[in-house]
Amino acid sequence: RGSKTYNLDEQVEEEVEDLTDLDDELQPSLEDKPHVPFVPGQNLNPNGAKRFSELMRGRRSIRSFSSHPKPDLSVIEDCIRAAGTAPSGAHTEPWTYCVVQEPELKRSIRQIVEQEELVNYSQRMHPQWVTDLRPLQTNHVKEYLTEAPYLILVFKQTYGLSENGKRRRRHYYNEISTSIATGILLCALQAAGLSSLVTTPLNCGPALRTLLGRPVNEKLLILLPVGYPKDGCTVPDLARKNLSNIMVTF
Ligand code: IYR
Repeated sequence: RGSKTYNLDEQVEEEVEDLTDLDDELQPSLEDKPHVPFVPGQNLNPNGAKRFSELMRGRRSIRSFSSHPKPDLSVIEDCIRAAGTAPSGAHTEPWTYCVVQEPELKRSIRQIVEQEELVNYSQRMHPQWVTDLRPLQTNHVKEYLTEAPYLILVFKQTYGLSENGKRRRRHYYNEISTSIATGILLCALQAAGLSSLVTTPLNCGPALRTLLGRPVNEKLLILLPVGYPKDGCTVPDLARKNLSNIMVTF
């Protein structure tokens, strides 16, 4: 199989490398079933977008979580259900959300991340990066990894398996699809009154994947502590760009 045939973008190239043992027999990733009529959602609330943007305006990344009260798992489930409605390449739904609540497991995750972050901050990161991060007041110590009642580890599935487990299936745009789904998760968490922090632990993916016993086709994309802010929690004094700075009309 010449990689040139599939060389549409970098991701495809990566997939070709990953999928060298794919069968040559071609199979559609969706079953070849007739289409069904689309029933559009009724817009009962003409101010929906305005209210939604106001809801989202209140979202902030926080780094200080309280362990109590612990939100119900059913709320987290609803949020992940919402994330699961995201569009994905060829409807492959290439995501796995691992929800961690066990204190012992959170301690192990914290140990892995802090060990790597110490190296990141002291050696790996460019001095300009460390300087750019100074306003966020971060360092390698990650209390939120044991304090937050939930850690959601978001894995992108770089490929999938057919129903009988015998064939690998290409997961197109798995990183973009999983990122979009996680954006929807952030919105749902906000709607549920929960706070979170998007983190991308550098170099920790394989160790965390192994810790959770996840398969090798899954790669860690985002680690999201979720919960309520601790009393006295502060956030950087940031402003957001105005509409005129992010939207261009033609
Ligand atoms: N991952 C590190 C550093 C870090 C990087 C960026 I870009 C941030 O916006 C915040 C932190 C950490 O979590 O400390």
